[in-house]
Formats: sequence, C-alpha cells, structure tokens
Amino acid sequence: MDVLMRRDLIIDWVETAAQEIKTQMSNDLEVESKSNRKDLVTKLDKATETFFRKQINHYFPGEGILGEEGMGETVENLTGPVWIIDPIDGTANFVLQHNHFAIMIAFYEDGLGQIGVIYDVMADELFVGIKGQGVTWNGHTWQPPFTDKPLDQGLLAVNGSLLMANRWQVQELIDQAMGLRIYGSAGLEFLAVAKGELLAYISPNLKPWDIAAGAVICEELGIKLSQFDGSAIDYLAANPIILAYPKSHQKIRHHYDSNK
Ligand code: 2AM
Ligand code: CA
Ligand code: CA
Ligand code: CA
Repeated sequence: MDVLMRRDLIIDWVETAAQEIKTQMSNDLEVESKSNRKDLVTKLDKATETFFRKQINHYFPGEGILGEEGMGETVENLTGPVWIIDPIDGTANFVLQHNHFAIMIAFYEDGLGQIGVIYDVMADELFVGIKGQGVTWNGHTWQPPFTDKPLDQGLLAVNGSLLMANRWQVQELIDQAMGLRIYGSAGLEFLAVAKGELLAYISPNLKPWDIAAGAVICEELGIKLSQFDGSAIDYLAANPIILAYPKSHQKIRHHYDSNK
C-alpha cells in the first residue's frame, strides 16, 4: 500500500481516537502511576493504544509496533515496517488540565521515518509529515513563517528536570534566548518548533515514541534533530535530544560540548 493510503488511514484512526478521548475525558480516567508519582497513565492511554494496535494488525498484519503502553508487545529491531505510537503524549496535562496533549503516530521503514502525524486534540491542529513530500497543517501545505534566527532572537523550550538540575549550565544557555517555555508534551514542543514559535527544544530523556512522529515533521522542514553529543537518534533507546533551527542547534551543541 502506498504512503498516501497509509497516511489517510492514520488520519482516520487519529480522528476517531480523538473523538473518543473527548467524549470520555470527563469520566473517571482511572489514573495510575508508573515509574514514579509524576509518571501517569490512564485507561484512555491504554484504550487508545489498543485501538491503534487493532487497526494496524487488521490492515497491516505482521508489521512491527512500538508503543508506550505496549503491555509486553514490542519490537526488537527496526528492520522492515515499524509503527511507533504514543497514544496520549502529555498525560499529566491530560489528567490535570484536560488540555495540551497530543496523539502521535509514526511509520518507519528500516529505521527511516516515512510518515509522522501529531494531533493537538483540543486545539484541533493536525500536522502530517511525509518523507520527501513536506508537511501539512490541517490539510494545507505548511512552512514555518520565521527564518533561521539566532537563539538570542527567539524562544526556547527545555524539559523541567533538566532546567532544575541545571545540567551542563543549561540555565546560562536559556538566559541567552528571549525566553523559556515549558509545555509538558514533547509532541506539542516539536510542533511549536515546526510552527516557528520556538527556535529550539531540549529534553534529556525522550523515548522513541516521544520523538518518532515529530522527527519526520521537523526534519522535512529543515529543522535539526540530534542527541546532545550530535549523534543520530536511536529509536530503540532513550535519547537526550536537541531539536532546533540550524543556527540555534549549532549554538546549543557548542554550549553542551563546552560545559558537559
Ligand atoms: P508522556 O506524557 O507520553 O509520558 C513531559 O516533559 C514530556 O516527557 C511528555 O511528552 C512525556 O510523555 C515525556 N516523558 C517521557 N518520559 C517520561 C516520564 N518518565 N515521566 C513523565 N513524562 C515523560
Ligand atoms: Ca507516559
Ligand atoms: Ca510521550
Ligand atoms: Ca504517552
């Protein structure tokens, strides 16, 4: 099946899932903690991932699926077709704000991103990136309105734990930007960079499903994505990431190398 047919199916699944999430959102979410008090999961994270897995298994039996709420089902390698899913990104926002969360689905082949979809559910903003074919916003061709400005002329997002620990003097770097923003959803932070609202996003510990969809969208727009040390993302591990327009990426990389 060609890439546009896959894209259309993904959009259909995402819209169905978002409608269900909105309908159920005011009911008991059955919130549980995972690794720590702040690491939450709800019954809608699980149900949404299960829904996507069922659709993929129906239309594309045998293709690999890597998802945050995998419940034991995962992939060992990225050979061939692999779906990478974050059913609700920004679960703490979802639980505590009923807002500012995203659904993310990506399709990779032999480790290379082919399709990335991020849906900001409450804002009704759907971004789709297809490798070599650009990015759309709610069906319209998308290009960020701002050019590659230096870091001191724009805003920066940094993960809260990295900021508080001030690892590699990150507070000094933040001080060079026009201001700091913290969204609490990696997906929405990737989208803010794709929109040109942020020049950069830095996060120390993102999983493959936090990165996969946004990587396709942002790389299609010429935005740079790497680990802190400049190496490529490992889609089978946790990654410290710098996502930024080229000038800011270079600035952040240099600051990291000088202070790590
Ligand atoms: P999640 O809501 O899907 O778990 C918050 O800074 C961002 O980091 C969110 O996108 C969140 O995704 C992600 N994240 C990754 N690992 C996390 C963890 N252990 N606890 C909370 N958020 C995590
Ligand atoms: Ca989570
Ligand atoms: Ca996530
Ligand atoms: Ca999640």
